[in-house]
Amino acid sequence: MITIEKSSITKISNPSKQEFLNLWKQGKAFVINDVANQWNACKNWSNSYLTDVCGDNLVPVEAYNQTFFQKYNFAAAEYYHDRKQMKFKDYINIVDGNQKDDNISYYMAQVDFQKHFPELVKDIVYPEYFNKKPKIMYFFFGFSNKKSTSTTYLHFDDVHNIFVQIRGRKRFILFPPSNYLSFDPPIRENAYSPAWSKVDPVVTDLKSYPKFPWQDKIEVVLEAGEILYIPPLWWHHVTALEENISLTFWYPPTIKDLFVQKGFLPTLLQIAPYVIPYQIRQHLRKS
Ligand SMILES: O=C(O)CCC(=O)C(=O)O
Repeated sequence: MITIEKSSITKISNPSKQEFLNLWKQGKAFVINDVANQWNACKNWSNSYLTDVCGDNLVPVEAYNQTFFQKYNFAAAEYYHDRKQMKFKDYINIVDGNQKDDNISYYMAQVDFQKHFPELVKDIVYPEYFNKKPKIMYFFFGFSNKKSTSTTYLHFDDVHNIFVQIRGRKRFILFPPSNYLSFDPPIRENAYSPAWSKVDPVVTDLKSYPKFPWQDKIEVVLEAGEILYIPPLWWHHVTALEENISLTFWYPPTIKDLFVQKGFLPTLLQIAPYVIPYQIRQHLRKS
């Protein structure tokens, strides 16, 4: 019998750039305190402030079948409606529990922050750890109520992710990259990205997934004002513990990072034979 212990995560307070890079080189996730809590975003972004400043902005919101967030299913495509365009104040109304019952679960996830909320950009400070501006910043506004709990299922991205919790709390379940196939990615199901896992990491299920690296699980509750650094290719599953807002800053890795950040190159070489054919297929489909 394997006992699953929740591994702990390094926390650092207001690191200098050098202190950040020293930790970053180790190729592990870590939490940064005492930086974002100084931003006006963390101080001011109440629902009434957001409604006043940008409530009429049109924003795209993810829309899923009602059961998507209740029953684990990595195959989002089957549950997915097109993103709905709505006024931001109407989405805030949904967050406040005033959704008309239309059998859809909404989650405002991965919205281009600068494009949709230009009025709010002044309230944040670009994290300067990487000597360049992020390629993109995303805005997330999730919630948890009887109807729905905003969740992003287990997957990885190929970027350095500076994940900033502005309001409320989120629970992260993280796994360092290890044997790629043990995560049971949908590599035979051509329609789905091989960056997803079919495994629900919330419920330890050794019987169905004996090869899954349950023992590597790292659980982190990210509080308002905290930053989580997620290295490229780290698996993550994210759940709203309550109404919350997050911003993410994505930095694509450079060639140099492949050699400097511990573990990055070997993992990339391991997943490349599975991920590259998928990317080529996607590219051909689009062209
Ligand atoms: O916060 C979320 O729901 C998902 C965030 C995520 O997956 C990411 O930033 O890569």
